[in-house]
Amino acid sequence: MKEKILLFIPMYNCEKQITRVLDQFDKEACSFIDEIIILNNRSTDNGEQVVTSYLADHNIPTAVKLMRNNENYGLGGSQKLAFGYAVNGGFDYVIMLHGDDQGSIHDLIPYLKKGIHRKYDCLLGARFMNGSRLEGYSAFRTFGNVVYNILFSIGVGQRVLDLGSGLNMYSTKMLKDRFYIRYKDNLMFNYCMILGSAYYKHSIRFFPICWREDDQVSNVKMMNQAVTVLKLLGSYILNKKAFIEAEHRDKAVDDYSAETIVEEIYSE
Ligand SMILES: Nc1nc2c(ncn2[C@@H]2O[C@H](COP(=O)(O)OP(=O)(O)O)[C@@H](O)[C@H]2O)c(=O)[nH]1
Ligand SMILES: [Mg+2]
Repeated sequence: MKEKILLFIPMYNCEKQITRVLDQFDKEACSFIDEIIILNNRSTDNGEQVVTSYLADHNIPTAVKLMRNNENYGLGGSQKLAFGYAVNGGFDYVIMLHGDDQGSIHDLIPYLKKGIHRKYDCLLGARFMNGSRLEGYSAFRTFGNVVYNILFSIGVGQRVLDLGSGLNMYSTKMLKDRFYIRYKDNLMFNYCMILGSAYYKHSIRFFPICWREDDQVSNVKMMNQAVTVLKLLGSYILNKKAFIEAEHRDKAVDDYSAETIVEEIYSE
């Protein structure tokens, strides 16, 4: 049976960039993707109208849905929602690509072509490895990230080449038991995922990506996050089981849900 792949785009206040992300989905990329969902995390800009008119004017060669989260669940919450959607929809894999056009789906395509995704639980885009390209990143920020990668590598006992880029692919097999559901709902969700994956011994393959920052606005509050992330790693090292079982959210959400705003079915 042919494998089924979902791609989701978390979107939050990136009306300027989202059309460039959608432009990436040409015939080649879409030949691997059975459905794209754009998850509007209750943006306060016009992202939703921008996507709606883009979809009216363009024919993306696969099924596309624009959805709106019932609450702002944060980036982590949006990922949980998409993971649930993928598992419930019978998808074999789920790919995340950020909506603010910092990365490109085409960095992943060669791996899909070769079937490398089938050999691992997840393929994680890495901004800081041989073959990666960074544009518009300060030396300080790059250095900080590399240091954190090293700290995490030591903490989990395996090479970590990125703690959370905006281009990742997961097998739904590893997501079925929802091990991630109590992880942080904010931008730190992916740090938790790395720790969880180390604990459960998921097989991870990092792959180099190009990542750019030109007109995007990062919402990461660097210093604040740097400290919180260290605490997270520290608590994992001190007591792994307690970390894995803990509630990491500020507010527990019973059901990460969204309503469908636009649905486009593609027929050749
Ligand atoms: N900051 C933020 N981003 C979100 C949220 N929901 C979805 N996103 C998307 O998540 C991606 C990453 O956020 P961003 O602030 O650019 O972080 P950074 O690129 O890691 O510095 C972007 O594509 C956002 O559109 C949210 O609640 N907050
Ligand atoms: Mg960004």
